[in-house]
Amino acid sequence: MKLEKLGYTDWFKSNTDSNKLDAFQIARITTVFKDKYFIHTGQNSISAEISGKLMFTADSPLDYPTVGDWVYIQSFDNNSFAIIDGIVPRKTILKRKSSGRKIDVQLIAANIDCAFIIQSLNEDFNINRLERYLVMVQDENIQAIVLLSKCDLISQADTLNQVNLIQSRFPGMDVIPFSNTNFDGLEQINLKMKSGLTYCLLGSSGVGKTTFLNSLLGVHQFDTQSIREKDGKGKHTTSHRQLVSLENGAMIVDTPGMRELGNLQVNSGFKTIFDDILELSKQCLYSDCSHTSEKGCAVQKAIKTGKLLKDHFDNYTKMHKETLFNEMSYLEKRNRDKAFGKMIKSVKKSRRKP
Ligand SMILES: Nc1nc2c(ncn2[C@@H]2O[C@H](COP(=O)(O)OP(=O)(O)OP(=O)(O)O)[C@@H](O)[C@H]2O)c(=O)[nH]1
Ligand SMILES: [Mg+2]
Ligand SMILES: [Zn+2]
Repeated sequence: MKLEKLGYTDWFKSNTDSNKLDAFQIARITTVFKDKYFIHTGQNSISAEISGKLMFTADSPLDYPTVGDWVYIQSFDNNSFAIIDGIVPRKTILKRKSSGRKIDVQLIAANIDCAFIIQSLNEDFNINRLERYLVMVQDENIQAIVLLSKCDLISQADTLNQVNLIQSRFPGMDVIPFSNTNFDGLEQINLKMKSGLTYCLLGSSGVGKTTFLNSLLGVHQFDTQSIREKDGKGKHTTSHRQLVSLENGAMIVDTPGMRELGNLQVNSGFKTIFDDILELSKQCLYSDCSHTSEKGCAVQKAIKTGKLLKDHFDNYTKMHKETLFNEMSYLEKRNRDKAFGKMIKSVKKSRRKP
């Protein structure tokens, strides 16, 4: 297999530092376990670790390789082990706020061309959560396709209602209901997938991401678990992210279901998804209108006349507040980390003095 088959396109070629190619080879990260990596060179799958240099110069999770990254490597011991020395610039990077109270970035996957956002029709369906995923995905200009799983469990009429609901909130969105049980919709999804592109499965635990991957592979290669078993253990079945090559020439990353989806910094994704609200706010009487009870608020007026969905606006307000808070805390943390790094360096320096 060649690197091209793993998705190494002209874009990555032109972003690769050719000076490094005398000493290093290019490979793609396929799996990350804590500090251990698996990479594919186009010929072999090798376990790998990052170099000391990479570790010491990294000062944010963004500086570490993640699944889907193209990296510079040196292989040893007859291609049985490799050291990762650097990351080729990323075309896209899916990230979120790390879960819990910690304010830091967590990387989900790199160099994704298209994200399958999966919700199950029977119990997980939540349009505000879907909107959150869309902000995250569109922030990186990644194409989004919404997959509604378990359509075998609800009636065709109900399925159609959900599809219409999504399409009326997100006009033009690709929405495909499917089932891993009777394989409805799978052919339609297969037709959407393009050889050489990298896909990513996103969605809550239990919606059937891994089962879908197994359906695409045609074999039960990866573990899945019923929702009741998942609850019992209180944990997700898929525990790490993994890049898999499919027969149709596409690659796909399965991810563990996410309990919360906080955004740290959102720009274009937020602007795209909430474009209607941002446009309306320009017509508010006051430029700093909070769209709550001000006179001449165009947003509130649009809600009253039914032009704007209240649910959509509420989600906007919530995400806007959250993002501002996360962004501020993150910047504070970065500044503290930097100041701490400087302090350590100056202590080291002063120690070196005779
Ligand atoms: N009826 C029905 N059940 C499904 C379908 N797809 C998946 N399931 C079941 O849903 C349960 C959860 O599926 P998984 O594939 O493990 O879910 P997941 O999204 O990978 O979950 P995590 O790995 O925890 O994030 C399993 O019991 C599957 O058999 C479907 O289309 N229809
Ligand atoms: Mg899974
Ligand atoms: Zn307003």
